[in-house]
Amino acid sequence: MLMPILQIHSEDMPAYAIVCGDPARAEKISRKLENARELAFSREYRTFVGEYEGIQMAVVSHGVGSPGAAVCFEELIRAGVKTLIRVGTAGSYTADYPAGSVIVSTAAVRSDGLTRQLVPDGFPAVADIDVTSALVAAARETGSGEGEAVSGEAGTEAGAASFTGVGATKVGVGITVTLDAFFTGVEEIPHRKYKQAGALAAEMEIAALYIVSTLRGARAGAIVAIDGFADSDLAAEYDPHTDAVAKAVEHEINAALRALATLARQDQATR
Ligand code: R1X
Repeated sequence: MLMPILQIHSEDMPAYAIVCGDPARAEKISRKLENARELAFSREYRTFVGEYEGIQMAVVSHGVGSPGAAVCFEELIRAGVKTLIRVGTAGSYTADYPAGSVIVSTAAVRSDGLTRQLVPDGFPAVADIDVTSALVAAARETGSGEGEAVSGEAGTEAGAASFTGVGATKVGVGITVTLDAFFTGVEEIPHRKYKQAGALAAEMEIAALYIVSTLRGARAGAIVAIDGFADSDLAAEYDPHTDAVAKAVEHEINAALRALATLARQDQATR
C-alpha cells in the first residue's frame, strides 16, 4: 500500500525506524546502514531502508514541528513500523547539560497545539519503557566515535541524573518539553516554570511522537543532542553548528542505532 504523503510502500517498510527532523541527517544516518537505499524524498520526508547489525530498519526525516512530524509518524505506523526512535536536537534548561550533552526523553510536556487535537488535556505523552531503557543503556555505552567510556555525577538540580558517556559527552535522562514556537513572539513561554518543575530540555516534536505512537499501538523513544539553552537566562548566541554539537549528534545516532538493534534482537528472542 502506498503512503500518500511519504510516498513509500508498506511492503518496503521494516518494523523499526529512526526518525529525525533534517533530511540531510537522515542521509547521514543511512550511511551507517548496510545495503542502504533511498525509497522516497517527498516534501521534507526522506526515507531510507537498510540493515544495522543485521537488523532491517528505516531512517526517515520528519521536518520541523509537531503537525508535519505527526504526518510522518502516522504514515510510518500505518506502513508497518512498530518501534520508532527520534534522534533530534534540543535547547537545554540546565547548565548541567550544556551544548554537546545528550538527553534521553522519558516524557514530553505537551506544550504544542497538535496533540490537543488528538487527545484530551492531561493525557500524558510518555516514552515506551523498553525503548527508553535500551536508549539509556546504549547512550551510556556509546560514543561519537572511538574512545573510552567515562562516568560521573551531574549536578543536583531537579531532574538531573548521573551521566556516563564517551569523552566529554554527558548523558541525561528526564522530561523534555515540546513547543510549537521556535522564535519567540509577544507571548511568554513559561521556560522558567518548566525548568523549576524539573524539565531538562525543550524541542518541537517529541510529544507528537509519543502521542501518535500511543494512539496507534506503536512504541517510541527519543534522544536529543543539546545545541544551546532554551531558557533566556542562560541563552548564549544560538549556534548549532559547533564541533561539540556535531559530536553529540554523532553520539545520539550511534546510541539510537544500537538501541534499535538491541530491541529487535529482544523481540526475536521472545517471539
Ligand atoms: O525539535 C526542534 C526543531 O526540529 C529542534 O531543532 C529544530 C529547530 O531547529
